[in-house]
Amino acid sequence: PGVVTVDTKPFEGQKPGTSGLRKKVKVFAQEHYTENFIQSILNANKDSLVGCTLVVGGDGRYLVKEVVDKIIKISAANGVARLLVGQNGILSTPAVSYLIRKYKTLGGIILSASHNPGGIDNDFGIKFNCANGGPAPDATTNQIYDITTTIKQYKVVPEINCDISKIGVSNFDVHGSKFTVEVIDSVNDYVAYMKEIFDFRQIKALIQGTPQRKPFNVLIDAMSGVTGPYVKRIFIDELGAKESNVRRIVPLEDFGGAHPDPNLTYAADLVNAVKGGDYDLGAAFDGDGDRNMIIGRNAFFVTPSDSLAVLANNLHHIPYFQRSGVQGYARSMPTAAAVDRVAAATGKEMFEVPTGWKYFGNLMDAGRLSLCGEESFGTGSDHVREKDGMWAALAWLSVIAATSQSVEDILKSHWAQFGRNYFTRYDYEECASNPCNEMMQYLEKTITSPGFVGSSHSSGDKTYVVKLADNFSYMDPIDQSVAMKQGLRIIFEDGSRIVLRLSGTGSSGATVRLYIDSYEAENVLGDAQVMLKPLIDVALKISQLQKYTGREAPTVIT
Ligand code: VG1
Ligand code: CO
Repeated sequence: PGVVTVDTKPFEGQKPGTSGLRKKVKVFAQEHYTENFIQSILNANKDSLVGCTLVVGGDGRYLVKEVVDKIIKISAANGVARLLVGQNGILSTPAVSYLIRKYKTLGGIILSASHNPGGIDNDFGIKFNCANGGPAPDATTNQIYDITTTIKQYKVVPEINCDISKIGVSNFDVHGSKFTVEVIDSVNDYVAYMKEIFDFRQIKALIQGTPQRKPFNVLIDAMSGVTGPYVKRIFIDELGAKESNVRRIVPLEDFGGAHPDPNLTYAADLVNAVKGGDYDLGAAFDGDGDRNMIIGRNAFFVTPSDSLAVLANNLHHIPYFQRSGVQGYARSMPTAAAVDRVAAATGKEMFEVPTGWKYFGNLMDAGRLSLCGEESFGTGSDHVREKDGMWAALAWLSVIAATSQSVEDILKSHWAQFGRNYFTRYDYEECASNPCNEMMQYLEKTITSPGFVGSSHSSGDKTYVVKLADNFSYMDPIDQSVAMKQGLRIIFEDGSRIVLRLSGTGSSGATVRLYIDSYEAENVLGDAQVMLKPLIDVALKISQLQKYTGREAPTVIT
């Protein structure tokens, strides 16, 4: 087969956001649009491209298979030697990260819009991960974007047709060079790795029960996303759970019409099932398998910020950390600071990075970070370079098996020991872009004006005095790269925080995220919405959010 060069023109707006390029399917379906972006990814790697191996897979949403086919044809034409492709294009995001590391490939291309809805009228996405298995850093995504603005041609080998529904190796001759497509089982390598990290015998005994202990009844919801086959293999085949312990484990191109985001709003089905049923733990994962939600008996909700802190305090129960030890911890800036208290108590390094998993990678590569998380239902460790929903569920089950405590008791004893960071996030999804940008400008100006630091803000019987206010910026301690304008934050004298930022993962309009974090040493059993009401009022007042967005209430409350 021969290489064909196709003339093309740049498309506007191919700038990767928090986690890759995400647009409506209709945008990706335009002639040359997807090809341009793939060619730009390859061009950004041009120095190491010839002879390299790449991993390719996605979350099973609409368009994944077609785009895998395009990647095969374009890679062949650009001198890539070998592709490792998940069967039917299926690979979870953490699995791609692992495969890149295990097979020491140049990187990987992930086809997913994560928690965004799928199907012909919804979202698609493409993300490039580097040789460490992590999302490409800003320098690389900026380079990819620059290339998209000047691209004139892309190359393809149109005659290469490869059946990705069958596991096996296909070799092609491209102008005398060998090009190989290896279709691999989507779950094998990843499952083997989880069995190294965790004690599956112990978790199995928990789930199946022993003569002394009744079975620990889980309900695991794959939300019709990519984790279905992983859930089936791990929970049913390996850990002996029953069919009734899992739900929505067949990946669907449109996620069954649902929004595959594991939170209290979009995973309400799971919450209700756990509330009404005889379950000890519920877990849900997002479309591409990197997010997790954990709830206990009667749907006792674990905020991701608390989940991170609890795991930090219990890593010694997990064989992987018994072997490798625990280095530092990290969280994204808007994430509540619960884990900071565990770090302080255990004498570990603690890092605060901007939103997005790409900011954790350097710290992990440098051996300074073992466990990190985000308030957006992301938890993970240095076992890969992505957040990992399945890993988080297995980590929780390990802690439960080792401590014989319920989810709720684990949280309550954690709060008794460390105090509690009450946290909530309000999302105002798909607002008009211009007024949201104006709001952010207005707010930045307000909070950076002289006199704002030191000013008092009251609601009810609470008064907060501003200690610090800025637009968060971060310098990576390893490579000294700087990320600016990562979110407006107001920090008060008592340590309470208000954070506002615009989402970088949406495909249309603007989504405003308002984060509230407030610490209580003693009063730890309150209702978060009640406890945080005064701070929320202050935040709405200072930002004039309701005026700018025209929204009385958020779309999602976490
Ligand atoms: C959101 C979350 C962020 C997460 C990102 C990717 O970004 O807030 O914490 O890393 O999604 O997660 P944003 O810019 O919309 O706030 V995933 O599961 O979509 O790859
Ligand atoms: Co995701």
